[in-house]
Amino acid sequence: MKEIKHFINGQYVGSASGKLFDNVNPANGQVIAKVHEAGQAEVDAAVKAARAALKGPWGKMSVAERTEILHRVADGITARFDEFLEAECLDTGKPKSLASHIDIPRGAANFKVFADLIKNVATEAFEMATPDGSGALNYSVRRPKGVIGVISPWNLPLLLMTWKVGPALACGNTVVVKPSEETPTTTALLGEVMNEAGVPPGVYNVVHGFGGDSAGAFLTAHPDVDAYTFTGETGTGEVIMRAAAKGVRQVSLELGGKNAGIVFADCDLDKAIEGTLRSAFANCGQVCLGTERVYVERPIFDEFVARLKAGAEALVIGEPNDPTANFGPLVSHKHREKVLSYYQKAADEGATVVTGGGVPDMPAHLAGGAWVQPTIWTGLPDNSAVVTEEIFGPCCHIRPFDTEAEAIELANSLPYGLASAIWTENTSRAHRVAGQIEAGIVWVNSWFLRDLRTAFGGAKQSGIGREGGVHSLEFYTELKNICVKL
Ligand code: NAD
Ligand code: 6OD
Repeated sequence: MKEIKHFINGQYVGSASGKLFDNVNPANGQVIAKVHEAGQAEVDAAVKAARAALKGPWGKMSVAERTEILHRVADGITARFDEFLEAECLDTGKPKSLASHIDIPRGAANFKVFADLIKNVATEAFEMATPDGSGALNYSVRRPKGVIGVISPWNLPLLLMTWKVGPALACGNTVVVKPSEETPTTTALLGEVMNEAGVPPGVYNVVHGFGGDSAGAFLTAHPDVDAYTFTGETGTGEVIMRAAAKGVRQVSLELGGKNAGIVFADCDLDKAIEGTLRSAFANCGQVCLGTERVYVERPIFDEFVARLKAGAEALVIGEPNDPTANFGPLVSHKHREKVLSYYQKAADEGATVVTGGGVPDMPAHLAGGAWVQPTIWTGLPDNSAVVTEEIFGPCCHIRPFDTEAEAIELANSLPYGLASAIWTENTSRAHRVAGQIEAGIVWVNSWFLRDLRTAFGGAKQSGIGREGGVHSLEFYTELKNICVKL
């Protein structure tokens, strides 16, 4: 059985405690590897290595050399594309057709984009008058923030982890990464690529384990970590924020959502159906930006529901290697229990089940997998659990609306504010509504269309701070003003 070890100071090491946990393939329920669980000793060693690398070669390296190395990291991911793809799909069960277009290419792009960006970052300078007439010059310099604790989730493991590690390293920081216990493999594999690319030992460190009372908690309590960047549930974000408060460490939090799609009667219905299908069911609904609440203007409500149902029923459920499959399992049986509990709540709350609502029949070799049906409901009250709580599964509730103001009010009615998608061919309306939606990201006639230079993050309880482009560089650097009396 394969073992997945920590990556500390450029080497793979096991846990001193000998504690291992199972890595399970969610498509069939089989154990694919044993993962070392980090204790305090491994987290201490990783942070120590990261600190030493910061003071040593990485901290002293020119931006040109550093960015060249990061380009080699990106090229290394691309060169080992099939290995990363296989590992990601085994850990998550997601279709290879999806991961080969999104997860793995973005893993590489996240290094290139930020390496290129850091080469052209401007700072500021101000001349000032002084009473003695000699004047003074203020100028600012950017310095790495230090050792960054990176805690990442399981839904887009390589993409979301490198979305943080790419800019952190580009800015000259060193990192200790704690990937999700569900999906440790690509984060571990990246260690090999780092070594091959010439990243000095200690710059990229990985410790495996769980959240509370395990690697996650040891990392967030560690006094020698300078800042934390986290993607995951809002509740976990609150816990991490509390831990980071000790020592006044900064946090960047990309958290949960309960995103609204608003479909106006003047939309291009083909586009709206295609986009809503993707936003509700891609990655088996396990995308933080996904649409779980769909509001449709009444004149097209029945047609929209019928066409979305047809689209959901046309999804091809299958394992990652099935080239026809575009719908995989959930990440784990634990997550399936959560999603199925909402399927039950919907039934209890009196929903009309338009399609799905249960577990699909799968062939014998996949019967042990964490499968659920793509599910659509109508008819639930606005305050029902299914409509107000993040499910993070392949499901959505569709509700009619009559006026633009009502749609905006419904979209803004929850404490989350991550993303929203508006479907309309009326440009004035698109701008007007987008401006009033309380979310960090609003798409008009599209969904998950990404330019990595743009600000990414959530409003309200969906997060703190923005990542992407110069916004990542803001978080991963400390801006220092130097005032020189002339
Ligand atoms: P999670 O919060 O359960 O876990 C995320 C990571 O935090 C894991 O590595 C986990 O081990 C770790 N963790 C858990 N408890 C911890 C603790 N007490 N201390 C330190 N670390 C701890 O989230 P998940 O289930 O892995 O991911 C799904 C959630 O992530 C959903 O809520 C989804 O909306 C959110 N998400 C948000 C974004 C975004 O960009 N806003 C992106 C992807 C996922
Ligand atoms: O595209 C990205 O950069 C990003 N952070 C996507 C997040 C998806 C959430 O599941």
